[in-house]
Amino acid sequence: MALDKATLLDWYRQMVLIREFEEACQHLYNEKRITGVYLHLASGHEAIYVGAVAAMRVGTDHIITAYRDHGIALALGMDAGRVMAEMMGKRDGVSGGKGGSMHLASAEHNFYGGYAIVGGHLPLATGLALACKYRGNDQFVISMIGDGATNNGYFHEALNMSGVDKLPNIWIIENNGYGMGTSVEKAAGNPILHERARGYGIEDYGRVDGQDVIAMYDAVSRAAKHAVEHGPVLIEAMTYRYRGHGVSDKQYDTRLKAELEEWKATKDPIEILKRHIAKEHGDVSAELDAIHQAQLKIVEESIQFADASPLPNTLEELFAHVYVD
Ligand SMILES: Cc1ncc(C[n+]2csc(CCOP(=O)(O)OP(=O)(O)O)c2C)c(N)n1
Ligand SMILES: [Mg+2]
Repeated sequence: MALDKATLLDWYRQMVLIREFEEACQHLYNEKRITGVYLHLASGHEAIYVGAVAAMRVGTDHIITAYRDHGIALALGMDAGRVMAEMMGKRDGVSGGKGGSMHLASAEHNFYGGYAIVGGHLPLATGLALACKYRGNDQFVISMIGDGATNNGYFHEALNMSGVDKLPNIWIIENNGYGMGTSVEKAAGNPILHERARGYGIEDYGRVDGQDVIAMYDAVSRAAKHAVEHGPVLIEAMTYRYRGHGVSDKQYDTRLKAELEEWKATKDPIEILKRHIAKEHGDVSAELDAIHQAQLKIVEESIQFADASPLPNTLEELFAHVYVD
């Protein structure tokens, strides 16, 4: 797929922003400036988010995910300072500081969150797509699904309904090989997860290289057309997470360490894109460097913004947003 240099550089920018933002989050967590038990980083998954979001019309089409949500927020173009303020539980956070890392959301971007219960958001994705069909518009719904989430009831019910009503859902399994510490092979009777599509009358797009932003963009663009015209599509995006399940999970056994090093060395999504850009457009290292520096500055400024924001600590804020006014 031929893409212009500006597009590729922009995808590089987004992926570096996500990577650096999350690296900063890890440091902030270690310093107890981001608190709580959970912080699920997605380093290694960046190409999935950037490629998928590039294939949607931000603010028109819809997107929803589970708790590994920072990358999507940033790929959608949500303000890094407000995302960081949410991570720190501050008033200027995208969810008023009351959601935190797992509950990023933005009505303006049609980003519905950020859910902690594994698979719990999948029926919501079906409902969003039902609304699109009911309204007769040309919008579609992207929903991320962890490989682990494919084994609970929500997955079955949500995908089945989507198949029955031929809803405009794009179901993307982020297959990073593990649900917490349990491998896909140990959790799924059939570990080839995309094959589930057939059971629900959903179009099976097979496995896509989740480390290749162009492959993701290409698959999701085709899926978008199919979803609106004919009904749901399932994509199994193959990826790997560089860190533990969450910040509380730091341990890798020796086997996993070797696996991790191999993914980092040979299949890093940012490096793959860099190699592609070099092949198509020659030596652009100075431009890439400038982009990288600019993202580091954005992350630094996001931390300053979040630090300066107050805590949501008034009685009114405690009771606000509990019910719709
Ligand atoms: C219904 C439910 N069961 C168990 C948990 C605990 N839990 C949180 S994340 C997780 C693993 C999910 O793995 P996967 O869907 O592959 O997503 P990943 O973390 O790899 O992105 C589990 C079991 C939960 N949050 N909700
Ligand atoms: Mg997983």
